[in-house]
Amino acid sequence: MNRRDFVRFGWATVIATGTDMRQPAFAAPQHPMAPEPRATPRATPRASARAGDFTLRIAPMIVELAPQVVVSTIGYSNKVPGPLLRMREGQRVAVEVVNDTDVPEYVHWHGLFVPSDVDGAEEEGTPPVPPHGRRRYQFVARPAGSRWYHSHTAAMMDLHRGTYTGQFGFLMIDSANDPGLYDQEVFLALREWEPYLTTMDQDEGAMDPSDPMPEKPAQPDKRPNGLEVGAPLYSINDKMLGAGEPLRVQPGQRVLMHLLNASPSQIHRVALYGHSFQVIALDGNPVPRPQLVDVIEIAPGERVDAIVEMNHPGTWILGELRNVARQSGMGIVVEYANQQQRARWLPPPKWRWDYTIFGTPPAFGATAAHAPPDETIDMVFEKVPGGPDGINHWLVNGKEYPHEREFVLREGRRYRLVFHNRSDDSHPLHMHRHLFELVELNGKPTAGIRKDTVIVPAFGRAAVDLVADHPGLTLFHCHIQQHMDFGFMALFRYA
Ligand SMILES: [Cu+2]
Repeated sequence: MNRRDFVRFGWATVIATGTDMRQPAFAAPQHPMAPEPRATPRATPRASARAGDFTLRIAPMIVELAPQVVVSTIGYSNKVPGPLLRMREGQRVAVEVVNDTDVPEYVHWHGLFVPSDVDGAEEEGTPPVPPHGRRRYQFVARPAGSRWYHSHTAAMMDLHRGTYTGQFGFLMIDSANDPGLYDQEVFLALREWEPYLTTMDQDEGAMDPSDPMPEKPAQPDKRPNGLEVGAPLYSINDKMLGAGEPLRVQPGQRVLMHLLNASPSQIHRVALYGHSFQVIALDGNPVPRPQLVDVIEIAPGERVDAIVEMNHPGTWILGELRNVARQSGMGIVVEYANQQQRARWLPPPKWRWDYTIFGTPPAFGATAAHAPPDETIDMVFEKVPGGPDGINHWLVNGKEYPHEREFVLREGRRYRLVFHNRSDDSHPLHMHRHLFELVELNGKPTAGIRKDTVIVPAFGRAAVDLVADHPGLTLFHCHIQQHMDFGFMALFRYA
């Protein structure tokens, strides 16, 4: 058993047996710079001081995930998640980014309509924040909704760069017409820590054999799979399950949860026993039909806003469905007033995540809602198992990034992008600087669901409509860091 497994199973034992979670039964190696344990761990990141003017300092830091479980990483302003950047729609914003590391960095504003040279992607021509230097990002905050910011550097074989680090944070753009129909608002970022390369499939359970799999090839690929990125430690925000303050609620309260998957690698599914999530927005954009679900599935890069009505008093675990992830930290205790007791977990009833239930139903004209596009662009994604360095490489229309002239948009035209996933992994596909509307998923039509990141299931197919209304270089990629680093990107340009 290596150190990582020891850490994982040691802590898991503590949680599984329900002994006092603040007293782990083992001593994990402590970082020499470990600070005094903080008296009051934060469940929610704090808003920055002056509206419209923010500072982020990129620097090495340590995160105390649990007593004596301390990881060393790079973060924003010594917080994980970084400071909550909260702004009004249409507001002019300046973010001064100071880089106290030895490498160039990029801060990407995920889900915002910002120019290419501000977007925070090297491929689009954004200048870096130089090592031991600074750079001021200025933009107008739009569109309203749950956005986020994160590092956009390539990591390649270095699992201490890019989204493997603690460089991520919530960015909220408040709309003038938020009805505010909730009593509490919480920010919950799902994360893994201490990544390592492994031959184990990290996304088992993602493939549902009952899925239609329209892109499944007749002959399976027999080549051995390459190394993937695993992780021994999980958290919500900066705390492992049981190590932070519980989410304290009152019976009858409506709690608005802003869920973010800030993970570099894994799709997560979460549930809260005895409660349903009323999903009101996907990737920060209100859905046409809010629906109650027992389980939320959320991929790297995605956000889900959901209201939970607190109508089942007790002390419960809001956590990842997979035992290994939850017992290794991915969860938070939800505690009703005067209900201090051991937190309980019970798996949810049979579930199935389906974006289309939140869209306009076909009976009301989902198909009719979509006039034929001006142009259709087919994108075929394939895996080259176990390529150089034993890592899977990824092809977009037959080749790895870069794609110089393949994808050209004309301003004002509407494009239908058809994503053909010819691989046995699910991929969260992200388009920078634009929103798209989901038109079809595995043959099922829908309308009104606007996203910037969409999971295309293993051997699945999705179609999205995109209006080319934000001229400038636009990066498209899988939001799984390793896939993106090893070919799964494409650059769109405007004619
Ligand atoms: Cu991918």
